[in-house]
Amino acid sequence: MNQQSESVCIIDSHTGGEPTRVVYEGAPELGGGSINERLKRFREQKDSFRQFVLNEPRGWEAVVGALLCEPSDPSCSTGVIFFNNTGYLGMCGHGTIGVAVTLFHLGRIGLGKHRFETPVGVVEVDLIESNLVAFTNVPSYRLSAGVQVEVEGVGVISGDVAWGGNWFFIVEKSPIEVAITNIRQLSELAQKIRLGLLKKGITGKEGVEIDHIELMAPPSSPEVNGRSFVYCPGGAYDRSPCGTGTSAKLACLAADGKLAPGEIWIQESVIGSRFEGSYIKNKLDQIIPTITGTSYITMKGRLVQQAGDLFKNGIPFNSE
Ligand code: PYC
Repeated sequence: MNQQSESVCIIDSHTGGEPTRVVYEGAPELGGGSINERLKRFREQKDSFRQFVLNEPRGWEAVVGALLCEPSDPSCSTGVIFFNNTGYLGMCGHGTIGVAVTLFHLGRIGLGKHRFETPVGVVEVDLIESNLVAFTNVPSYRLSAGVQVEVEGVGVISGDVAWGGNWFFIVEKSPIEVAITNIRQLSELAQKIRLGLLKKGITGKEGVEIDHIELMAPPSSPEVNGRSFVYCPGGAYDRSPCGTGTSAKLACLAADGKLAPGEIWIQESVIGSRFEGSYIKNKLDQIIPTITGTSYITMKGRLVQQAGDLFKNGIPFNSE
C-alpha cells in the first residue's frame, strides 16, 4: 500500500453555479502578520498547495479556492485568501457568499452579521438564512470611461475600467450574444480584449493588470436589469454574475447617473443565475456595494496525496 496523506479538509459549494472550495483544515502554515504578508508567503513559498487544491485532477478551472486564516483584525470572524487556477484574487464575491454558507454549515458562525478580512479590505457579511447572504464589498469605483482598445480580428471595442475588489474592463454591449450556447466565442473575444489591453498598456490603478473582462447585454426578462458574461484570469468564465464584477458595474452605473443610491440592480449571469446589488456612497465619491446571492454545499471531503503520484501537486497549469 502506498503512503498517503489526506489531511486537507475541504467543503465545496456553488454560488449561482460558480464553485468555491473552502480549505478549513490542513492548510500550510503561513506565519503571522497582516493578511497581505501571509498572501505573499502563500504565493512565494507555498504555491504548490494552491495547485494541489485547485488544479486537475482534484479540481478544475472554474473553482475558486478560499483559504481560511486567522484575521489580524480581531473584529473579523476569519481571514480569507482567495485563489484560482492561475494565481490569487484580491476579493471574490461569489466566494464570500460560499465561505459564509460553509462556515455556517461547519457551525463556526451563526446567522447574522460578520466581518471577513481579505487582502483588499474587510467585507461585511450578513448571513440572512442558511443559504442566503448579503455582503457589503470594499469601496468600488470607475477609473476611466470609454476606453478604446484594438481587438485582433474584431476592431476597436470601447469599455470602462472599474474596480470592485478586482479590476474589470466592462463592455456595455457585447458584440456577441451573451448566451450559454456562445461561451466559447465569448471566452475567445474576452481573451483577445485582455491581450489588447495588455498590448496598449491599459491597466488598473498603479499599473495593475486588468484581469477580468465583463461583457454586458440587455436583460433576458423584465425582472432583471442586466446580463453579463465575466471572463476570469486563468480562462474560466464565471458561472455566477460575479460579485466583484457586479460591484464594478454598479460603480459605472452610479458614475453615469443611471442608478441612484439604494436602488436595486439585478444582474444575471450567462447561465441565468442572479445577484441583487445596490450601493451607498462614501465621502470619496466611491460606492459601497451590497450584493445578495445564494450558495449551496455540494461536497465535503479530504484531498489525498499518495506517494508515487506524478500529479500529487496537480497538473501544472499556465494560462498564458
Ligand atoms: O464573484 O467576485 C466574484 C468572482 C471573481 C472571480 C470569480 N468570481
